[in-house]
Amino acid sequence: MDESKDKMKTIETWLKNHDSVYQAAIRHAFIQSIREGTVDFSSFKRWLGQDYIFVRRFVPFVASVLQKACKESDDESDMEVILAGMASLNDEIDWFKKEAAKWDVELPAIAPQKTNQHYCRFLESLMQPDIDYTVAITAFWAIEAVYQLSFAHCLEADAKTASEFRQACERWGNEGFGLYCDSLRKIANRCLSKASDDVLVKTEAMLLRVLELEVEFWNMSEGRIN
Ligand code: HMH
Repeated sequence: MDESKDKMKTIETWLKNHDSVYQAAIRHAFIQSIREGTVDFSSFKRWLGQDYIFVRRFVPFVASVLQKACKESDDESDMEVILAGMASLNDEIDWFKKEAAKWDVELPAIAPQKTNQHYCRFLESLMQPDIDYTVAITAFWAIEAVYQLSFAHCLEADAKTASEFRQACERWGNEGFGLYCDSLRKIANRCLSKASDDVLVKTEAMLLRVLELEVEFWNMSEGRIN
């Protein structure tokens, strides 16, 4: 394989090298319990309320990625992929409100837990103007991909996911969302193939932090940490 092709696979190489935290994020006990049909309702409701807050704070982060794409990207189709992501977040917010009503979760009354606050603060740090587009778009891909891979796992043929959780799983586990995540990964790999060593180091560190924060978010949802 020539070097240019090899460099288009930076993300795949990193995931292989950090497989244990990657697996911890995409095959977490919370997700396994949805897949096994043993998840408890209080955990699901906690996840629902906290993720609604997370998603609302994720929107300005995605807006900052969009802005960076418009200024820094050498491929104008990046903007369309990110814009489609924003449209899907618009639907997500709507879905959270309807889902919360079904579970008697009162969204306006919920305060972000400590773990969620940490994650949201990290998102804010990635919105700063000195953060490279490569770092930001790779973070965007990683955050979306963890949910896509986690929830798609709950929809596999041998999954025992209960009917009341299927809608949530389909939201992130559907094929279209998978293709959208693939598009984000390709953009990130393209940026990484042209990045300086300094940006590569920063992006890899950010990716590890996202994976850790995703694991902590699942831990919080299960009620193991605040
Ligand atoms: C914590 N990570 C978390 N929440 C989400 N909704 C996503 C990723 C994907 O959008």
